[in-house]
Amino acid sequence: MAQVRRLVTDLPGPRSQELMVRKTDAVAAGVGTTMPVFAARAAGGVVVDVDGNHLIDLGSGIAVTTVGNSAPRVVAAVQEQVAAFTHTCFMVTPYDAYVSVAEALNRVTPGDHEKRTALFNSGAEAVENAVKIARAHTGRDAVVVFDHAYHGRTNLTMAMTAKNMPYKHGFGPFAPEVYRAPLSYPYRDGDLDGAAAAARAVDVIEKQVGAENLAAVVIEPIQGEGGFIEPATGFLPALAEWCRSHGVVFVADEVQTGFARTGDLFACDREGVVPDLIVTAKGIAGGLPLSAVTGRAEIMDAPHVGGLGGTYGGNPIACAAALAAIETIEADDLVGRARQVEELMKARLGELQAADDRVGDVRGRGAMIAVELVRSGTQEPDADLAKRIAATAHRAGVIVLTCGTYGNVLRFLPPLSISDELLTEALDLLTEAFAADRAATSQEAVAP
Ligand code: PLZ
Repeated sequence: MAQVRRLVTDLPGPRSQELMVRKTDAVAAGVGTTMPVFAARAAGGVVVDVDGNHLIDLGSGIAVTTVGNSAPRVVAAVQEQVAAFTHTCFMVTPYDAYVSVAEALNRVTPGDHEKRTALFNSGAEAVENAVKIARAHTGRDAVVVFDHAYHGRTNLTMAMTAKNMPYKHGFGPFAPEVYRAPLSYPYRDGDLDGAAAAARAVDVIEKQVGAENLAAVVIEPIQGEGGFIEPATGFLPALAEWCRSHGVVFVADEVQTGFARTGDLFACDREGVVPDLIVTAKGIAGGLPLSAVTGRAEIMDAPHVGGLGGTYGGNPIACAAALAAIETIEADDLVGRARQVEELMKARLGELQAADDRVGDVRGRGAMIAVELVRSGTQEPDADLAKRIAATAHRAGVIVLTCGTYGNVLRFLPPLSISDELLTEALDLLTEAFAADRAATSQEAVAP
């Protein structure tokens, strides 16, 4: 597939428009889309739509196709498995691929202690199971999560997710025994360092929950939907240490950060944090639905036999894809590639920030990079600006996403198979979009 941006129609093109009419008539209104463009094929750093437009992919289907879309090893492994058998249910007649994925995850996740893994289908399902396992192990009920957290859309994970709109609004009542602690958010925390931010969180936990009631602390080591918030150095190690000394299970939700995305195999690796349980999904299987909970054998083995499972958990096709994705990450040094992507993107976005003070913060790691947008000369979130820039990028054929509690964060999650040329072109277009927006809005400001 040609690794170029090429627009042959206005976006959305006529075939996408036809499909959107059918979508509106057939698909529940609650299922939204970021772009009104329907996909036909994708590979490398390009998504081709049904009208033949080639778009630059800075989204990876929300951090999923980290190894690339239809990555060659993944395609071959899936084809072989789908022809052999599609499903038996691991709880009925088990198969090798599930065990092999468990072995691989036990090997590559942080820490060299004895581990066990259980496989599920979605990130939310795996988060729920991590909580079940922590409760079974500790005999305690409470779960602590953080400001701006995102953990999913099921009932328990809605309770764990911070943001009301669009995730929770009208969908309660929510699961009980979920408590929220303050996060480390360097851009908005003033001078609070990691240790002080951790002490602030621990104080809330001890006063409002009590360690003896607490089964688990669940945290994204870099927050995803909440705004790509990277806690200050020292915050995660201090929390993990507090959990260890109080018999609380420390759970890292690496659904979005996992599998080379952040320039380490896992985001916890950067500060050498070893979580008791780690939750993975998204990048694990190159686009096939699979998720996992991996962790200390004595915690993972706490639930009774038959207490964990599900019809499709660890589906053989998804497992074959995961083995191929992990092989690709290791063989092609995608951790190194993610660091190159960071260098290229941060240099360009740093220049953008120097030229435009509405870019309040440039942050993230690896191929998980964001800019937080604010009103000129303030730290006031500017969600409208994020919307305008995203819309301009979309019209130009660049897939970008927004995020953040205030909706004012533009985030970039390119597949690690993207070329430097495509990345550079996308950054050129974004730079132009900011300049054009600045010119247009300052003209508005002087108009009578
Ligand atoms: N934990 C850290 O990022 C999924 C959500 C998209 P599922 N993030 C994308 C949307 O609007 O639904 C996510 C995550 C973290 C858990 C999840 C949940 O993963 O596979 O979407 O259930």
